[in-house]
Amino acid sequence: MRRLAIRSFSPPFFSKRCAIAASVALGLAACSASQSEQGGANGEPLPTKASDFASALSCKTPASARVRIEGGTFIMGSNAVYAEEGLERETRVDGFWIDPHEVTNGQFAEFAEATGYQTVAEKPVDPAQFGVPVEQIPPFMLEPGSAVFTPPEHPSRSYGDWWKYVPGANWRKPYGPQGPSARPDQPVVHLAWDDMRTYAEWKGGRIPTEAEWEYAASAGAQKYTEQPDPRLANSWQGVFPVVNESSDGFKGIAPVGCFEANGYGLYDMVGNVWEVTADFFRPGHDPADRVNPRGPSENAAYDPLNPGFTSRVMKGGSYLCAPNYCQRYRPESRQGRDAGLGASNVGFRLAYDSAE
Ligand SMILES: [Ca+2]
Ligand SMILES: [Ca+2]
Repeated sequence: MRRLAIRSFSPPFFSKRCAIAASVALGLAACSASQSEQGGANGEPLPTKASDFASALSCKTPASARVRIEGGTFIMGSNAVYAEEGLERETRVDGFWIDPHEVTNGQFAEFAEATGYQTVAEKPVDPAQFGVPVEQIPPFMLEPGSAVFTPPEHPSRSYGDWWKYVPGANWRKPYGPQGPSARPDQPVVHLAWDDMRTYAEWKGGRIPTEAEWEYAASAGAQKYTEQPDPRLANSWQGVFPVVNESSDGFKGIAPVGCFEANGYGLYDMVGNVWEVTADFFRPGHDPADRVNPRGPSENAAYDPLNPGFTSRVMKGGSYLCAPNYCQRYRPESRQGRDAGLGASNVGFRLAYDSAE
């Protein structure tokens, strides 16, 4: 009931097929722009430019053995940067195990080959998702695809200038059908919540809670607000979205494990790709929820940047986070992630309740 009531206030194209990674759903204007580029007179395929953004460098993939995180207390959240990260409060987390790196394309390929699983981005789109007559839906929006970061040539603060819905983009072809194929050593992207959850079940793990993830990411270190040293995290150096100095060695996604591990031996908790957690999103933390918090109930969830749809919390920022935009290269950072659609800068890692 609640979802229907809120959705009725949403523009028709604020749909699951029009949601993006960085924070918000793409607006109608953004979708229209993508449509015209897809069907442009010169026939230039949209993903070609995005493929230029792919990193060519590689690193040695770290071991995949689960890492034990002993239970303890820490100060969860931050009062220093974005309001949605507050309030800081002492939080207790029981022990668990976690992957040392983001789930890779190679790992996801094992799952897909073993099960024949098709991700949401690979399947036909149900027109009913849009809530409007089918003839009002741009045809390209009904093709399987996902949201791809496409750097603009001019300065902009409009999400629609750098996020495009690209038919044919999925975890196998992260930049679209004309771009390079997924590299086994890079984190898997373009997954919806159901894709991640199904993989987790197959692997015998689960998606970590936000508290578990933040506890593991902070690893007992002091909180900070500055952009991490280029050796520590894959973020964006330069003025986003037009100047990508890539002084950390990577213009786009890096293979997992290229940057220094944190104090618990975990790689890329901050940066590279955002990591989806199990908690539903709403701005701010419940100050009373201090022992193994699991976030709000689904009914209490609310993502002001994705109204009408249930978002999960994603953590740690991505290679797109820059000092002038999205200062979320920190363990405390959090944004809502539409459960129904992936994006080219969002991945995940698994937690476990046993060592094997
Ligand atoms: Ca970078
Ligand atoms: Ca990450």
